Amino acid sequence: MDLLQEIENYIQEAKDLSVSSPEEVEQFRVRFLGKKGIIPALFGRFREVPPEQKREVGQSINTLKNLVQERVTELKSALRSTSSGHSYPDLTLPGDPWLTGSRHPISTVRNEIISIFSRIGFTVSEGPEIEDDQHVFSKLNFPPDHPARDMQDTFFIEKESAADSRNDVLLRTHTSSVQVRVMEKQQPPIRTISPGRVFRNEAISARAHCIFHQIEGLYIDTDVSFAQLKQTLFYFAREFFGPKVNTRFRPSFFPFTEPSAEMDVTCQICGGKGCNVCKYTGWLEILGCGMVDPNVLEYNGIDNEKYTGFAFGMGIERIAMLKYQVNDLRLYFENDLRFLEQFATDLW
Ligand code: 2U9
Repeated sequence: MDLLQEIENYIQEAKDLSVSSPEEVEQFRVRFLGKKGIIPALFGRFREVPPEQKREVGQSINTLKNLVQERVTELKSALRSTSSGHSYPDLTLPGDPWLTGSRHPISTVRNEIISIFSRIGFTVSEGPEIEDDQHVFSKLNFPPDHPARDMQDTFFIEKESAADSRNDVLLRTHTSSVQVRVMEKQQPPIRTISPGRVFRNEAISARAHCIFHQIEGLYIDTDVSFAQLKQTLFYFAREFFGPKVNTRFRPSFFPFTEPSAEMDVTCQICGGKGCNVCKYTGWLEILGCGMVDPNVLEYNGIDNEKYTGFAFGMGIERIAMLKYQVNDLRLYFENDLRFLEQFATDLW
């Protein structure tokens, strides 16, 4: 047979070869490339090729040799990636990173506050974010012309007219509405906290957001006193901020409580000495509170001769800002992983 034809047949054979084990690849390699293999033999016969054919035959043998080498590498790696190949993963490679999420700081703070109040008998109540005028304003003693009922302050879904708000549908501006719903279903004793999202028609800035989170608390029973309110919130402050914290109460006003107060805690930055965070007062405001207005009890079917109650409310973002010293509210809403990953150690 013509030598060129013979080489061409080997080329075809190498191209068509398929194997099922590394041993077969080795046999193929030795048959072609081994000392006594086909390719050295072809080079041996090359001396007898007439000069005018040397160039063509030489190129052809080289093509065969390169092809056989490529096929050996290719067949070996194909076997390695199938289960029939006897190869093992490279155990010296670094492992795949185990990417876990982290608790959002607002959730961490909310859970901690819930835990503190649940230890003294408060249950957790939840309710709808889309509410009506009755549950957000009327039954909480907001007068008909209160500014919170204004489009500038509240997001309305349905609003009939400025004069008649009875059928308004809106996004709740506080979670006190949840506690109105508790009172509809349950007589005292009531001891519950309501965490949740609330909505206010505000321009977004570092200090304000149109969505934020609150926890409001309500305790109604016989003989509930302002002293009990103060001691409950003092207990909360010590549990949350530590045993060195002090509290003070300043008079305030809310439509749903009378008397009303705001509670301050010792500044967490300077320990009360005065710094730019507390505006050199040594105190930080953390919540509002008061005795439930007797009108609110009456509007919600609770005998205000027999029962009294206290209530309080706080913004979770505000407490989180004090805890983490992160003073731009927007960071709590943007879900930037570079921000969130810094809280990965908080398991709660
Ligand atoms: C019922 C009756 C009364 C809840 C209260 C506050 C005072 C208060 C604000 C703090 C900052 C809301 O997030 S904030 O803007 N809240 O100051 N909230 S007393 O009073 C209630 C709740 C339910 C039935």
